[in-house]
Amino acid sequence: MGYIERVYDSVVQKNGEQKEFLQAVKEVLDSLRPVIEKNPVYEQHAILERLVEPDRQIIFRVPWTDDSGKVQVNRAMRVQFNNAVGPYKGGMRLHPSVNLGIIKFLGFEQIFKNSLTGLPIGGAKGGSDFDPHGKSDAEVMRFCQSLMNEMYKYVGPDVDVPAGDIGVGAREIGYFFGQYKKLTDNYHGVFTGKGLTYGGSLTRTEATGFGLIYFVSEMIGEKGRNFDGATVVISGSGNVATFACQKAQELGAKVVAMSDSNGYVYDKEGIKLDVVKEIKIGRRGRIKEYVDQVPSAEYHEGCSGIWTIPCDIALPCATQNEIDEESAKILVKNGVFAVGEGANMPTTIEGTKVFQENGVLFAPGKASNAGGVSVSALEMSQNSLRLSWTFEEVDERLHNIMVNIYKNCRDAAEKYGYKDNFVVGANIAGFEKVATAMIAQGLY
Ligand code: NDP
Ligand code: 2IT
Repeated sequence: MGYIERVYDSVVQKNGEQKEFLQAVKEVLDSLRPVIEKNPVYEQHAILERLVEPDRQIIFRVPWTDDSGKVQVNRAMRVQFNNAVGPYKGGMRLHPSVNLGIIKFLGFEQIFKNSLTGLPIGGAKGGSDFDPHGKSDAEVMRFCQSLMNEMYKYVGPDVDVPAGDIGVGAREIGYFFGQYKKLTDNYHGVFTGKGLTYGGSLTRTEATGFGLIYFVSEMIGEKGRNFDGATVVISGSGNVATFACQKAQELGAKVVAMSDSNGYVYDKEGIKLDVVKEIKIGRRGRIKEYVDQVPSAEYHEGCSGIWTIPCDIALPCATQNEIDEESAKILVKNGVFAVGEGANMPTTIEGTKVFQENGVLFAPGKASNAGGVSVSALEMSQNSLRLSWTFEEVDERLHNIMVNIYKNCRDAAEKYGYKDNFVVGANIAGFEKVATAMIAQGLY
């Protein structure tokens, strides 16, 4: 049995029930084959064995009181995966589905994503099975404060810098940050995605969605295509989806569908983003309310139907495993030209294969959604400098970073004989820097 198979087998033995983590590891290990086989040094240093085992996993109880006075208990965790190239960095997810396997998949992906940004940040992720939907601001605050009562021990501006993810936006970051400051008396840039009045960076809110469009523009630009006049389908209507839609529309695309975890809206005239923002950001409502204001649009229950809408470019921006083999086949049949992942691992391994075998340009999330964490790292820089850069300055840096990520993925894929396979390119380019740093720092 080869080195890659032995490592994967051992991951399965030890983590058999963590299916999302196994999926992420399998995808990365399979695409690293060309570089691993050419360079025995990685096996000599047990780089793969060390990469698939987090540096540490912290799991803790979060007790809080709801508005009726009842005590509630959630489970929270922070997985610090790898700090070879910089302090641990990655979001916190609040969603009822959160478990260790999901946080480990996200933390593992984050190692390579953060390496690809070219900025000095390692990989981590955290979260809790707390569901913010339907909770009052006071309940969310008490939960966030209680979570921080434990987590403050493990984070710090040069140790681990969390941020947002599903269910964590400006409100939650504010409560986390406030409690960290209360407990430590330190005004540290310990979170990114902070509000603009207390150390946040302009463009962080927009960064993941904008970055996705910058990456996809480069990828399709090399094939003589662009967003102008393209029909686009975007899943989700949260942070990433909203600003992907905004930038795609700015570039002339017609976005015809968006969704949430209950269903999707199809608006053949083109989605009115101000209506979506008012519903989802303005009052934390449901996407189905869109048809109350835009009667010409249609609402459909359920998530996977969104991929039956014909489009040139599909941007999955909600959650993992949204596009399976069947949805991928329908997209291909309907003539999709490019797929750009705004979410983390929204396409299954089988779905990805369908796209690649049919010549669809496919941008993997760890490259195409790296804009968010990139601007997080720029927020860290601004905090260290005690300075704030303008929107235009940060946006320009973001644009340059995404163009560089695209070029590095493209060149790494080509170097190993996998032209246009950006999955292989992203994994190899992300891996090489981390592995080199690990070897240089000796066994730890
Ligand atoms: P938000 O919480 O802002 O929005 C998430 C969106 O996806 C909502 O529309 C939500 O619907 C929907 N959604 C969430 N879970 C599910 C589910 N299980 N099934 C169907 N729909 C679901 O999160 P973000 O926009 O920040 O994150 C979206 C994706 O992008 C995630 O995969 C995240 O890891 C990734 N990402 C986020 C970054 C960031 O900077 N925020 C950076 C890089 C990647 P509803 O409103 O019903 O909950
Ligand atoms: O998945 C991700 O890259 C994020 N949720 C953003 C992480 C960050 O630290 O900004």
